[in-house]
Amino acid sequence: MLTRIDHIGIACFDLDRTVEFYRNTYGFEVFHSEVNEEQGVREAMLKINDTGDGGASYLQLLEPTREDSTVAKWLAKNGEGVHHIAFGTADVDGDAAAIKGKGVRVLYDEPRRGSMGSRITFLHPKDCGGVLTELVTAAEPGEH
Ligand code: CMX
Ligand code: CO
Repeated sequence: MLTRIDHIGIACFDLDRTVEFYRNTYGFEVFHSEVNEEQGVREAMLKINDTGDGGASYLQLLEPTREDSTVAKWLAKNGEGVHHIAFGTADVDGDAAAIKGKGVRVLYDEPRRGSMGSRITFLHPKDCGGVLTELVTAAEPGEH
């Protein structure tokens, strides 16, 4: 069951400058940052609020680390902006399988590693009304 908005993914050319914008404009601070080589991104997670399911909602600011990454390709075509939304679940495997059964393309056979040791997969934007949609199961505390 999808129980929260886990994050909104925002693509940018300059992560440090974008972090500064969110700090100066809204007072949001970086909760966590990392490089995910597999996804080709340097990212900052800004925690907005805790959620009733024991998780939290974040903004995920994304800067590409290489020319051939999905985010670099998207930025070249669209410029900066909202890249994807992510729903949180305790069971990404089960929810992805159920959604696949409804005819929506799931991009990975097995969930891959996301922010903070989470397990993630994506639904094809062309099957979701133009919205690239991610499903996330957060790591258990102490797991990452
Ligand atoms: N939102 C909405 N539509 C998108 C999109 C996005 N983020 N990215 C691509 N599309 C659309 C394109 O506009 C294009 O539509 P048209 O054919 O109408 O022009 C179509 O999808 C194909 O786009 P493309 O540029 O040819 O891109 P690809 O097919 O090579 O890749 C996708 C698209 C979704 C398969 C790829 O972006 C992907 O694998 N995404 C999942 C991984 C990811 O995004 N990682 C970065 C974030 C990591 C994280 O959140 O942790
Ligand atoms: Co994401």
